[in-house]
Amino acid sequence: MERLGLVGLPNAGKTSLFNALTGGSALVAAHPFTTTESVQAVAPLPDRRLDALAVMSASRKVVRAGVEVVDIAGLVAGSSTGEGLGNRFLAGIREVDALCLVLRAFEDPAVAGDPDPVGSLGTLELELVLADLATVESQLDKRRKAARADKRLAGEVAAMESALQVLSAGTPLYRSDVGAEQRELLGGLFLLTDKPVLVVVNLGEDQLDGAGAIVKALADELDGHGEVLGVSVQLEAEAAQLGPDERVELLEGLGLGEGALARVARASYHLLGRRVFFTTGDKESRAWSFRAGASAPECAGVIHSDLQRGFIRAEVVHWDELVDAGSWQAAKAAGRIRLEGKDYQLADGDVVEIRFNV
Ligand SMILES: Nc1nc2c(ncn2[C@@H]2O[C@H](COP(=O)(O)OP(=O)(O)OP(=O)(O)O)[C@@H](O)[C@H]2O)c(=O)[nH]1
Ligand SMILES: [Mg+2]
Repeated sequence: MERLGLVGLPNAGKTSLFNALTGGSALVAAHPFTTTESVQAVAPLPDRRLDALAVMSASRKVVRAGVEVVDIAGLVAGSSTGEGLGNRFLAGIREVDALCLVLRAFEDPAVAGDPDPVGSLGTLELELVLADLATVESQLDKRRKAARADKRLAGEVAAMESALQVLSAGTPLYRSDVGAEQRELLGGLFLLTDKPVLVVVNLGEDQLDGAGAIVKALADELDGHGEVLGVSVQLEAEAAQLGPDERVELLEGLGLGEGALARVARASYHLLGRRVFFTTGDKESRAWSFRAGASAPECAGVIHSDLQRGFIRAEVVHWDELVDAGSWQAAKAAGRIRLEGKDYQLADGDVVEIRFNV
């Protein structure tokens, strides 16, 4: 399962967000470096499409997809050279597939540190860049020497040189135009800024009205290189403790709709390149996770290897067409169910039945 790492300055609210997303109870406190070791758990993916299918089929069970979230120790200016908890955050970040940068905007004199989301973004990016720069610099000479003996390494050296240039200018790789092919060649270095990024701005309840401006300042700063979501983490965490009806009442009363946690989970899921397809029936409605671009037999294999091995074809309908029709039979009668072969690439939100023979 791909993993999303929460990265931020101490007291940004990383653990609060982690608990809210995963239903966990990791320690949250107003002093810096409360979290010292990475902790991970799965955040279930809220999905109204799945809920609608479960209602349609009167399913006895609903199984959601999930995102693995990792709460990482806080990072401070100088972390890349050993300040704060030293390099402990580095190992945590190397092991994840995408970064969620958590930036503090909320004001609270009782919580050490400053609410300065744009400044925090700069500090975080600089430390990540410095760590990557050290990695590339330490490897480049060795790889150059090796490339003299083995010409096949020339591409890798060229990719490292491009990365060096970008990083030396203080730019994270996710903001650069280093192409996919070169990125591939850098894979062995486990660089920190070579991962996709999502930004969560942790807003105080009193900042919800002005959230648009705060989010926009960060989106401008990030210039299209990552999605920015404003979340009042503490408020959402409290809401997450409530029963479903009370939660909806609280969040909708504040104009927050279904709440921002669902948006964070979904954005992370997409950032990690994951998509879902559904199966539905009276026994269960279920969301299955697949990699964007996977073929129908590969997706069938997510359910069971026999379904991939003996794949004949898939009956497919997009979830909303199915819900509109009211049942599989009705959708079939209306000619809405498509028959797809082994080259079909599933779309996010497809509902499938696999025909197979083993
Ligand atoms: N007022 C307010 N306080 C918050 C909010 N989010 C988190 N806090 C408080 O900020 C403090 C730090 O929260 P944590 O979730 O522990 O922060 P962290 O980023 O995990 O911190 P470290 O583990 O020390 O790096 C706690 O006292 C939280 O209760 C918020 O939205 N509003
Ligand atoms: Mg923490």
